[in-house]
Amino acid sequence: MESATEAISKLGINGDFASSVPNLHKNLSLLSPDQIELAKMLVAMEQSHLFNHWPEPGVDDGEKKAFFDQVARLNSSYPGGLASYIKTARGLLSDSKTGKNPFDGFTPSVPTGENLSYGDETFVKFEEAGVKEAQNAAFVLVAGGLGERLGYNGIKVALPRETTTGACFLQHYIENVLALQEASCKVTGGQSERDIPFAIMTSDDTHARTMQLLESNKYFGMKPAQIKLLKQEKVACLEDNDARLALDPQNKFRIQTKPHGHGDVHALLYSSGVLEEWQRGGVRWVLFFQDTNGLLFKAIPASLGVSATKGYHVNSLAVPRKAKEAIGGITKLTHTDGRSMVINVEYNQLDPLLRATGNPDGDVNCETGYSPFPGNINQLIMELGPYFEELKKTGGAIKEFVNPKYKDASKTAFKSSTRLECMMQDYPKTLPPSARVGFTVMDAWVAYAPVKNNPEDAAKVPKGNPYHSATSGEMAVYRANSLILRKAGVQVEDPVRQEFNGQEVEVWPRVVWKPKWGLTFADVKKKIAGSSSISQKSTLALKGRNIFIENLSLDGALVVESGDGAEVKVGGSVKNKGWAIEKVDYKDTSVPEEIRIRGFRFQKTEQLEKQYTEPGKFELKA
Ligand code: UGB
Repeated sequence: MESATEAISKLGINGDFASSVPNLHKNLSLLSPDQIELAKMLVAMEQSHLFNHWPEPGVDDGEKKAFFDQVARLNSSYPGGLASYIKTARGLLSDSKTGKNPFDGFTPSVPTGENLSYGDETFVKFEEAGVKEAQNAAFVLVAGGLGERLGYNGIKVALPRETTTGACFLQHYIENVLALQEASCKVTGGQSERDIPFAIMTSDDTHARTMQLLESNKYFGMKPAQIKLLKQEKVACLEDNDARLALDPQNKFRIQTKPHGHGDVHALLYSSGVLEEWQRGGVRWVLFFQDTNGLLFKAIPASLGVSATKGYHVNSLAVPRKAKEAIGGITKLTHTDGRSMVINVEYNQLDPLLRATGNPDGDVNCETGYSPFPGNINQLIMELGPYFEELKKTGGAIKEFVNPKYKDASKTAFKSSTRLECMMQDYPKTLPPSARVGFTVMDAWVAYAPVKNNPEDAAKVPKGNPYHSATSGEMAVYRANSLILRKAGVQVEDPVRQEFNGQEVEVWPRVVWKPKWGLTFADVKKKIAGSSSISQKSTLALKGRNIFIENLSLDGALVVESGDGAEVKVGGSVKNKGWAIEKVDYKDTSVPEEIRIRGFRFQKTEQLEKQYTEPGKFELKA
């Protein structure tokens, strides 16, 4: 039987580099010259453990070749290749192990930005300006994340934002962009409506199912050409402080991979040519947002108005943040050499930075009951011109970090494999001091209610901190809509506090409306007249544009659906048994996952439901 050494020398391959890796050495004859080069790189980067379990030639040869196909992909999709990835990882892992302060030399202070109060005169002015500007905007949804903390098996954008109508996050986002598109055209008296571009960053984990969700729902009313899916590549996982690449637990002939972080969106928009296309198409603003914040579009018109009015190159939307809340803090960092920047300091970095710069208590609330640093909710608005110019310089590369979950304080071993990540909100780090970087603060009740935590972890958040769960996400929609109707003059009964999956939340009347019914506060006010009231147990779903509430007294469930040509006046006393809330335990697998993770469902006992599909003026008077 010909030895491995004979086999490879016959092929003119010098296998000396693998002499210390016998299982690789004996399989070299299977590999192409390119694969041999990759094998050399892996051995040189001390990744020989990847071949420890490799059998004799003739066994699993297909898998061995597939392994190198994957290595080739990982090598080509990362600037500088895998060797550069491993080198960068070693540096960042050693800094993380030693607890090196990533902001060495910088002192944090509270920056100044635009503080908005929902519904007041200034807010309404900024909303008007934002709607006017919207036709020059493009939207970018980053939706490549696995959602490990949520533990939901589906893609997060397919989750119902609320279960009164069941509209999922992606439907809600698309309907908001379409409503903005139409409203912006109308207020500028535009002849032709410009299609607002909508890009979605996906990953291997979310791409196919996002596509399927769009196709099986006719793109939720958007023109298919208006939507672009950009898939981010994954990066290799690291199993220890020496940046040894981790093998895939499901297949030992594969390297485990995970998404590289939402920071990839900048390089992807640049390298795909989408930004250039948008610039040619006259786009002026690029709005970035995340996958499960069901309140976000209530804050977008005003924050876009702030960007346009203030001429911000970068405008981050922020909310008052509780200390220790898992969102970054918008911070002004001033270096001993005089440099300064307004930047997000991520939630795992803020406490060590504060302790290292003369704040012995670290990340704590101040007299307001909140952290002095506004909370970053990763809703970013870039002015396309300066943004594109900057990306021409950087290619969209964003400074990386590593956030290993250590087994214990010795930081010698990881709970699970980690990877290098980058964050989209770090874009301003490379900007010149002349760049106009600002932020807009709004109350969390109107702007921020993400769905990130599974029920168990949500129930464990520090008392008084938001749960960031499917329960709090849905209940926040009802609270925001109820408070907005109150501000518009409707008597909305107070909420009751109830517990679902161990989380105590305020349960307001279940009020929901289509984006085109109430895009801005001014829109809502136009649709409310006279004296109306809604009891706490009620459900109100407004699924149409021209539905006018006048002297309505609601104590039960009312669902009104209307076509664009129909004008419906709703009034009088609507009283019925309504839709009761029934508790569901998240462990009860007989209930669909997207329902049991929120801990409740509706018993639709009785409702008044009316549809007006024909054009015309109608009155629904009970
Ligand atoms: N995402 C991707 O598209 N690709 C990836 O590789 C990773 C994520 P997480 P995170 O909401 O308040 C951010 O995991 O990163 C998408 C900010 O950093 O939900 O822990 C993913 O699909 C933090 O400052 O959040 O924290 C999702 O849409 C704060 O703003 C989005 O990126 C926090 O969000 C965010 O991913 C927040």
